[in-house]
Amino acid sequence: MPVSIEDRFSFDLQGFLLLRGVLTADECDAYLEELIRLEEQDYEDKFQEQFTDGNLGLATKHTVNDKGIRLNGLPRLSKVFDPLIAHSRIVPYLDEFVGLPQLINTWSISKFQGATSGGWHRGVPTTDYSYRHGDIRSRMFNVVIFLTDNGPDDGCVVAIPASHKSSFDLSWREYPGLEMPGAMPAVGKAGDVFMFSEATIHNGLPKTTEGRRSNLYFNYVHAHYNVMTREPRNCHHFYLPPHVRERFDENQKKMTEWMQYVKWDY
Ligand SMILES: O=C(O)CCC(=O)C(=O)O
Repeated sequence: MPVSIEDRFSFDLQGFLLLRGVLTADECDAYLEELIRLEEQDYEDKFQEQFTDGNLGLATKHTVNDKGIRLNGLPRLSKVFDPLIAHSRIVPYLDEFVGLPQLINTWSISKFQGATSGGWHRGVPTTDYSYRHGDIRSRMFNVVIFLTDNGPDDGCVVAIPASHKSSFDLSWREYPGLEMPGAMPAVGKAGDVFMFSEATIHNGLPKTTEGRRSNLYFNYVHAHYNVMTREPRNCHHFYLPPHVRERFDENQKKMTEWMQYVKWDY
């Protein structure tokens, strides 16, 4: 289904959109079950041995926000998440808002009670968002899949509407969480999807409630953007070796086509 003019208007205006009910409750449960299994494991991360200057890049599994777990490079860890790579509800938005979308990093963040706020950030500068000749173009675009409810106190993502076009920045560290002017929590139910231009300033709120908040993050770029030179220490998590892509269907292969042109030996 094509993206509606209302969704185009809202996305261009705010820098983000929330799609309701992309996944069923059963799908969320199945993804969650696999995520928990992966979170309970440890990972060797042999690729880090090549970095001898102390900067190891991101480990496959690491702690975030004091009481949170992040996993990087999901398709390397499991085939269960493959249907999310080129999901039929999401692809029309990727085509419309990115142009030539390619999947780069994927990660998960599970937060538990006591998890603290993150830091305000954006993945790309505002010059990496444009509207020209009728085309919206986001050079980097994040798709956040809620596997559990994301209420305002569950450690949900928070974003500043229209900050993908902001003309000047504040000193972000001085404005924790909702003290940031204009900050809007991205609340939703399990199965909803929050998608945003990475030029949008965003963060994660503290989790004060019981239970877990688990989201998956599928990050896409325009095909002309070279992510390997952008983050040389994290190539391992972006790169999907041939044996991983072999199991993909045609749409998933197309969304990861750039892997045919890069080489990474780990
Ligand atoms: O879910 C969160 O806490 C925020 C995640 C975030 O900002 C990010 O992964 O870039």
